[in-house]
Amino acid sequence: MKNYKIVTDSSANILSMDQINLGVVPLHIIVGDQEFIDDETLDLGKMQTALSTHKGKTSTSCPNAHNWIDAFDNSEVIFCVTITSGLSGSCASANTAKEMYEQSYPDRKVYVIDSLSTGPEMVLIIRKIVALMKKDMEHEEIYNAICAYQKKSHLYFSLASVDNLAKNGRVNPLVAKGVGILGIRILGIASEQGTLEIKDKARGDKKAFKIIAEYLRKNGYTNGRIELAHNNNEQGALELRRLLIDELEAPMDIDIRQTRGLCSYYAEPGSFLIGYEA
Ligand code: X90
Repeated sequence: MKNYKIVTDSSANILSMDQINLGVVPLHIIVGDQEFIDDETLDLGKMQTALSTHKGKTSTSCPNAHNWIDAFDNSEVIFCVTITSGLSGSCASANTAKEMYEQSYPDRKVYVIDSLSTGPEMVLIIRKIVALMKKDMEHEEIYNAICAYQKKSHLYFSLASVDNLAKNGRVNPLVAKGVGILGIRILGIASEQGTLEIKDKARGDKKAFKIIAEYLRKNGYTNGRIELAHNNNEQGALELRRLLIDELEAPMDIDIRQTRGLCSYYAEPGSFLIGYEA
C-alpha cells in the first residue's frame, strides 16, 4: 500500500490528530511590523494583545505552493484540505503545488479538497477521510466520497465582531455597520460558494445558542457529528454543547477547540464556529 499524508492549513485549528500522518501548513497574521506564524510555536495571547493594542492596519496571508510541497514530505498519496477558495488563496496555492508535485513525480497523486468553509468543518472532512481510509477504499473512491460528503457537512458561526473581516474585504462593510454594540452576535453560515452568508443577529450568547440549535434542527441535523471551536470562550462552548446534546440529541463526543491564529483573527474573541453533519 502507498504511504499517504493528510495536509491541511492552520485554519482547521488543529496541530495533530491521533494515529494520523497529518501535516499543517500555517497562514500568517500580520500586525504592523510583527508577523505571527500560525504553527505550534504561536503565542496566541501575545497575538491577541498585539491585535487589540495596534492602531494601524492588520492582515493575514496564505501559504504559497512551496509551503504546501514541503508539507507533502515526499509522500506518495496526499489529501489536502484547504480553507475556502472563496475567501483565501490557500486553495489556489495547494492546486499549484499539486501540479508541480505530480509533474515531478508522475507516480504520486495529490487530491485537493476545497472545504468551501473553515475550522470545524475542515475537521469533519479530515475525520471522514480517515474513516474511509480505514475501510480500505481506493484513493480515487475516497476523493469522490469526500466530494459527496461535502453536501452533508456544514458550518454555522456566531461572531462577536466582524471588524477584521470587513477591514480585509471578506464581508460587506454594510454588514459590519452598527454591530460594534457590545453583546451583539452576527449569526450565519458558510454559503455554497464558500463565502459568509449572514442569517441573523442576536443579543448575547444565550439567545444566539437557541437560534443555532433551531437552525440546525430546521436544516436537516439529526444526530450526526458536531465539532465546535471558540475564541476565548470555553465556558460558552460547554454551554452550547450541553444545549445541542439536550435539545437536538447530538452525540456526546462533541470536540471543543480553541481557535488558533487564523480563525482567532477573523472570528474575534467571543465567537463560535460550529461544524455539523446534516
Ligand atoms: O488568505 C488569507 O489571508 C486568509 C483569509 C481568510 C478569510 C476568512 C477566514 C474566516 C474565519 C470566520 C467566520 C466563518 C466564515 C465561514 C465562511 C466560509 C472564520
